[in-house]
Amino acid sequence: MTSPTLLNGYPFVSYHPETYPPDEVRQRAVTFYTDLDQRRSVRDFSDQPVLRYVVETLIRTASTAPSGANKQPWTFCAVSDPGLKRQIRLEAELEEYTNYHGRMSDEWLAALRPLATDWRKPFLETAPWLLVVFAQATGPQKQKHYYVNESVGLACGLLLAAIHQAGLVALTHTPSPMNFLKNLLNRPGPERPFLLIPIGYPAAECLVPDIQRKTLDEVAVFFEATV
Ligand code: IYR
Repeated sequence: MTSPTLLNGYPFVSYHPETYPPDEVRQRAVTFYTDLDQRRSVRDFSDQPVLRYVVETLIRTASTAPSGANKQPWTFCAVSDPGLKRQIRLEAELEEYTNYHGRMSDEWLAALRPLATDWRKPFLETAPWLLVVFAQATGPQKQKHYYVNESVGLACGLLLAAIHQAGLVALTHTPSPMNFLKNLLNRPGPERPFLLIPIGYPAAECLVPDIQRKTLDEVAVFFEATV
């Protein structure tokens, strides 16, 4: 038997991910982009159920995200209990009512006008699942976690891609302040709510704002090797 490779005294294993010739890489990149470009944030949900197994698998995908020092500083609370969903809706709407009636600046309210959002959040009861993502400042034995926002943000990005790929829709909802979620879901001290993500099927009549993504030129700057 060959002995394992040790670096700094820790085991390393060989890694051979699938690779492809350049033409196929190009095609795969375009195909994935074309699919992900169809993803939209949705506020009109159907109440059609989604299997717990599907939600578990979406969470597993999110949890494959890279994280600072591999601490995986996230907890996903999956809520389908109607009583708890109602409580979450009521508390979110309480905060959002105050936000939309004085707590948000005029500039902020103007920025939201094209999205036609308001304090009402019926989707928090309609969607079959609410995923409440928590960020952990430390581990169970008070071990420090690193780059927590970046790590949990990455996990949420993968989660949204997985939801879309499965043929479901979601909203990245940020009721603010969102500490009520920590109390309702009994999360321990070092955890703070990060995002509230309703997941489900779109309603038969589902409207999304007719807004555009920035162009490549608007979002990218290249510093190329000269040939
Ligand atoms: N959290 C509020 C307001 C809101 C804020 C932003 I920035 C958005 O992109 C959308 C909404 C709400 O959920 O209505």
